[in-house]
Amino acid sequence: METLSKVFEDKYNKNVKDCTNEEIYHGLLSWTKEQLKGRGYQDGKKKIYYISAEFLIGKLLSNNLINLGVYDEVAKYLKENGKELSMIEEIEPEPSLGNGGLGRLAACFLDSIATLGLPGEGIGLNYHLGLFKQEFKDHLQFETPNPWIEPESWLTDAGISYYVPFKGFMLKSTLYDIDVAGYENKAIKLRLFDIDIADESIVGEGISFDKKDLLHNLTLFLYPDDSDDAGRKLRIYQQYFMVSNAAQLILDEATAKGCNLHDLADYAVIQINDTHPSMVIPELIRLLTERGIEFEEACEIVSHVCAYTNHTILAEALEKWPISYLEEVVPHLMPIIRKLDERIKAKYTQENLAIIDKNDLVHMAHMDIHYGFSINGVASLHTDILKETELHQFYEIYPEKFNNKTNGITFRRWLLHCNHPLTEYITSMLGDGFRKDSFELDKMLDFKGNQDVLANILKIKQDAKKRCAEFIKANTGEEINTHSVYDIQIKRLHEYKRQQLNALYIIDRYLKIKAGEKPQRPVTFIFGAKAAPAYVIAKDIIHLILCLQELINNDPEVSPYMKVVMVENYNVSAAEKLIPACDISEQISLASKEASGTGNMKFMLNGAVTLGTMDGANVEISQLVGKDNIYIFGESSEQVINHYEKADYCAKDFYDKDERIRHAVDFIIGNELLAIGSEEHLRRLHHEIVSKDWFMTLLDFEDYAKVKDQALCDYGDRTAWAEKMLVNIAKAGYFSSDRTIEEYNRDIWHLTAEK
Ligand code: 26Y
Repeated sequence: METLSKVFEDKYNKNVKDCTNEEIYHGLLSWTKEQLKGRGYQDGKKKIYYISAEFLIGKLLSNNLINLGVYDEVAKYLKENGKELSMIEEIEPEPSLGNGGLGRLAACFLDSIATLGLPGEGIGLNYHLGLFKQEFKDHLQFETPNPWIEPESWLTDAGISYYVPFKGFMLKSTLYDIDVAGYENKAIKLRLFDIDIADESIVGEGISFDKKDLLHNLTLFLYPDDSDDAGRKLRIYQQYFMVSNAAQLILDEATAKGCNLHDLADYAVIQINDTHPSMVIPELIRLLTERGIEFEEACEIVSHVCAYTNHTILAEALEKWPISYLEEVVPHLMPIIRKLDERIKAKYTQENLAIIDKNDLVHMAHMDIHYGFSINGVASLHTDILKETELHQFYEIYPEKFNNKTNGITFRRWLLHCNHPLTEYITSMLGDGFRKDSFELDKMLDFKGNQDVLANILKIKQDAKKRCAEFIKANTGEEINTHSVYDIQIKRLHEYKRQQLNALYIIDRYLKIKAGEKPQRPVTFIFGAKAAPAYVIAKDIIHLILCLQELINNDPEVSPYMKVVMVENYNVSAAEKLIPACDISEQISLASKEASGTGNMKFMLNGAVTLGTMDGANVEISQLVGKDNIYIFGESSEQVINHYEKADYCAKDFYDKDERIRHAVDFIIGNELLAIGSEEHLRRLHHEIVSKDWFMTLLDFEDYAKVKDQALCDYGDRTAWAEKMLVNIAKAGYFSSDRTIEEYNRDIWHLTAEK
């Protein structure tokens, strides 16, 4: 720790004892950056370029210290000098470069790529104001900018720039790197392109700004509101800026290593993370032909370099851009896209295989599938649905391209960093092999009947719940009962994820208590969710939850038995505090709609029991832990797909015939909530649920309530519950992103690991 002490001396002319926490944070930041550089980088002839519009990396200090293997030493050194590392962690701003699962997955993948010693890098954009910061006022979500880049940060100017051509002008880029340390291994880089003159001062009220001022706005926000034309075009500008820079960088790096471009596939493999980077395909073809390669050969080369991951089957998320937009933003790509489409149309006449459809929409995923060599889904059920339904026409012509890569999470962040007590306890039982080989967690099963072990697991959970209650108090002002059951649903707000189903259960329980039916044990219903700024119903659901929080927590008749809290500005740092404390993990999407989910894996690893539908990776979780250790409810994905095909689901029928459902739904517009909330929002939501309910909340309500009641009842048998916790932890090994990345490498990337 001598070099660290010296940082404080040099930087502040002080002993660490006399430094403020801010000074210590900045000293640690520069010291850690130096240590990372000293580690060196993974490199090799062939490299994976993981291009993604999002990298939800979370705070970096502690994770880097863990991966560098110096966390304990630094914590001890600080403690000896009267400082707490956990307090210093709080100073770091959380990078705001992602919105949800896809972005967090990309971040976990970087950690695993580095840990496994694979040559690779992530490529994305350096959004200055990130997604947005969520604030609650009058029980409504408001959005404000989320500036996270400070003068001293994890970013390093890489000294690399490119020119990106748009219609009528060029934009010059600057590249910033963030080093990502592998666990006890070398680092890789997350490379973030930026424009030179991003101007945060153009942001006005909330997160509004001139969407046409591209010279200044291009890298301000992630997914700027796309409810109007200008917003949608801005997204195309961003996407093209990202992939043109990426393509230029990739060709330069390959050339520098001796590639003659004909053999590009020996130097580079590109993983296209959902369709946001899809324009990299025509862009690479454009650059290759510019460098003297014939069009046909350029297509062939690119088809051996690009692989596509699909993260959703929701129609609105499958990007289709009107030709007119592309002509306006990137006219030089359109002739290429047209040729790519003609080649396909010459071979296949089927309309649903075309890249450009008869309405002049360019289907980005179709381009990826035709001109990439691999297409993967993110959980076994999801891949099956892609093959059998959603992308069936492609599966028929390219069965060999389809493969499954069930998602995973990095245990460094989601166990070692966020849950020190559990990590230490597992280490005391099993040794530390599980840190590198997650399947070793399986050995915990040997302790299933061991009463001491079960008691310790319960104690660790109880302590986590206490710490979490302090976080909740600080975040929401609400006091919660640390002996209540913590039932947690944290994820983006979307109707298909069905936070509204959870809310209806809460209403039903409230009504029972009011009718004199006192429940066996207190429950705290915890939510965290951001809604897309233009997603009206999602914001109405947040409104409902916040109104319920106000009503229930302030009712002395009810609050001893239940409370509701919605954490403000839910992000990675909040997840790290909530997940270790969870008893019941809510994974209640309408079956077939959640491609995988990764929160479900984080919860199970930290000893929560899942309450979920047979959707996404829940299916694999249930196979691994067995039916005694998970609570499954609701209709299956086949049944749901059948309802959609037959169009035979009618929410109003459920509402009319089931009194319990009707009472709960009508409570949304009852006097109690109208006295607290906004009539406009509550009425709109009520109407949506009764007359549309696209995601079939009412269909699954009864089974959900029954199974949830059962879980809450079973919680009372503490030993039996602790056994369920233990089995969940033991079986989580499969969900390490190290396993996922090994599979990507084995089946798609074919890289050689550095020793
Ligand atoms: C339309 C466009 C703006 C857009 C923006 C973000 C489309 C999609 C997304 C994000 C998608 C996403 O986060 N998908 C999630 O990916 C996770 C990682 O694979 C899955 O676990 C999760 O089920 C899926 O919803």
